[in-house]
Amino acid sequence: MAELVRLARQDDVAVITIDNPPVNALSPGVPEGIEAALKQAVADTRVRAIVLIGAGSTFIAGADIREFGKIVSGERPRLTLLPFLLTIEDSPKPVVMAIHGQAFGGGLEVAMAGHYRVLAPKAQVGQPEVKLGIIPGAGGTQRLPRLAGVPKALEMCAAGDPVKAQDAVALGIADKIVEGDFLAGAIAFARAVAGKPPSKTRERDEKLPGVPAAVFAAAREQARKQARGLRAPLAAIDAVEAATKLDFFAGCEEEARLFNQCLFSTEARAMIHVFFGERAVAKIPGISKEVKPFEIRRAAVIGAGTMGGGIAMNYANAGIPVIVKETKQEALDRGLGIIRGNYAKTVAKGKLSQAAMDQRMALLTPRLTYDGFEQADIVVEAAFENMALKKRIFAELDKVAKPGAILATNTSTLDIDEIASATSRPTMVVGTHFFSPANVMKLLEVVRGKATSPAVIAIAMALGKRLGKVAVLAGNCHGFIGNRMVAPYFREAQFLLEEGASVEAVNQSLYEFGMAMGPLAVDDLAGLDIGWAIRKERATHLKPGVRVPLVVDKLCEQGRFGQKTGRGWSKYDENRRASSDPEVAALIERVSRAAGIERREISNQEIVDRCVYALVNEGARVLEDGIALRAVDIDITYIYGYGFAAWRGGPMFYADTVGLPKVLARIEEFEKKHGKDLWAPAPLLKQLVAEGKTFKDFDKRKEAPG
Ligand code: 3H9
Repeated sequence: MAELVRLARQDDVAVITIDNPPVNALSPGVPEGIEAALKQAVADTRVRAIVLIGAGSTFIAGADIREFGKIVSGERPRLTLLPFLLTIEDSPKPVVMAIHGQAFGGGLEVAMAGHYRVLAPKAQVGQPEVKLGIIPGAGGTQRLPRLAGVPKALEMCAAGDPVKAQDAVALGIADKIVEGDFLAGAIAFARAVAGKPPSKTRERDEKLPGVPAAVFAAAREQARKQARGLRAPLAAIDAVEAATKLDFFAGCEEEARLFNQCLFSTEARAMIHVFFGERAVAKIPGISKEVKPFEIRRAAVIGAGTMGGGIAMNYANAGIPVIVKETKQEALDRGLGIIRGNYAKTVAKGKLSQAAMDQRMALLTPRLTYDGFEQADIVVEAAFENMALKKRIFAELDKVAKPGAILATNTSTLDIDEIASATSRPTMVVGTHFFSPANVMKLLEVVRGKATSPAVIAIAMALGKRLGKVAVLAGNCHGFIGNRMVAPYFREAQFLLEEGASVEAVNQSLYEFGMAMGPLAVDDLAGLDIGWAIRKERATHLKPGVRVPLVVDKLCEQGRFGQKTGRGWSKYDENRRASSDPEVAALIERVSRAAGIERREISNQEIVDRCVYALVNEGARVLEDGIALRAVDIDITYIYGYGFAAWRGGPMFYADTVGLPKVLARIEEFEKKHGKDLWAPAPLLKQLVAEGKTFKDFDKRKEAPG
């Protein structure tokens, strides 16, 4: 028997323990080990019942996701766990699945093949496969509706969200919650059911009949809305529906067909890339061993505006007391009012209790002075995007913050080193760039200055996780990773308007490509005045003779700042619904004709290529410059901070899927037409193409230097 699985006996109960750290995934050897142990236990006449349990922190987190790439490339045969699960289900002695931590994906599928399931109070069960672009592939879509009923199985398989222990018992997925010593409780349960004839989940058909067709139609509609562009949730619904129409074995065959269709899709490759990417970005080469991060116990935020308020909420949500400072009482009252309103909305939706809201509000201390700042472990400056102002604040913070406190700035573009130069402790200065709305968006860009100490970086990255964010480390340059790349993306969106595309065509093409919103809609939401202020500050950085967008400043001069003024690139009604504005169309045409720009028909594909390849080309430069550690850091930044579709895998992964030679050829076309200042291909892109490599290969080289 493989060491991954152990068999022991406690009198008349056999205990099979899976020990495959970190999460007991069903890696090669694990199913075989369980099966061998099971057969041994069945053959042992002293054994009357069997308990299957996971060592460490969890039961089974599913199939080994690392193996999927090998299956797709043909390096490993396709997974067929079905015979293994039938062996469990056909055991003549009852098999009790003892679940602590998670039974996810293949883990829940194994559990459902057992005859009973007992749960630790904090256990969770779920079929999260759709989050990887696939569907349950080991009978999950056939056994779950038999236990939980069809509507709940549809929801769990199509949305992928986990279910808590209490709910799992109420739904019929599990039999009992075991308090106290978990293994002892599971063994006692097994002893109590020993001798009873085991009932097989696959034979329990009572919850299957009579589901109206409307239930499936509603599930499909919901999936199309909530998981726009994704195939897997629809495939999961098809597979659950098959359970209601076919016998168990035919249903499993249909599930396997759909599973393989999904597994071999670009969508699955992209989403698996994102799964590992989310974890990879937390790994900073050369930092982990040498530093001793301390815990953030108290925080302070400067500014109670949109960003400051949202940032303060993040700290309060994580249970960290936080001072919120403003310069005027009115601004402070307004800021705290907005925070209270945000929480109240969550309470009204039933997603937060009133008591939890009160607790969070109590963690916020409004201030007009620096009183209490001497106790903060971190101070986050979230003032207006202006260098002189930020330097003045940092000089003040240098005086009031305790030695050893982290001084963080929420700047979205400005030079961290220059900000740090206003203090006597540049090693303690770091960027923590939140994305708006800061209490919602999952990305945190941690920006390292040239002096930022490794410990400060490690603390900021760990803090990101504690605040429920995905933290990505960026180097210091104008705009860091995200905003540096977004500048050419927005630039191209505006050039396309000047060349003949409509505002609606630009927005719609990129929305259909998979962006959460079109670029001009984003501009209108963020406020055109923000970019206007930045452009004024950076006017001296413009290279003479290089084309710049001409229309946006004219809109700003007319007071069209986007949604907040009801007019921007589009018109907005009182419900903030957009409609096209003929005045803007006329203005664009006038301005472009006056500038002698040729206007023409522009295809949706050109819109996507121009905007997305502008991201990719700048992304390659960001990599070359070492601003992002790996291509995957860029992908995660764009998925969690800029609404890039996860099923596209992020801009750099997308470029890999298109094929870098094709991407380069298109960029060279744009270079010919629009000039090298705007479109010279990034040297790294050219180099990868010359070597026949991808951005993924570039990352692998970084993981294993030499
Ligand atoms: C499936 O089951 C298909 C089936 O229907 C059958 C088909 C035939 N495999 O998240 P963490 C690694 S599909 C391989 O940081 P946490 C992870 O990469 C699968 N590795 O910890 C990380 O590695 P590293 C369906 C896995 O405590 C380490 O474990 N199941 C897997 O915050 C720790 O992970 C899922 O989608 C895996 N299955 O959260 C569940 N899972 O340290 C996916 C994790 O090198 N997993 N790793 O970076 C999870 O949701 C979370 O990992 C879990 C723990 C909640 C379990």
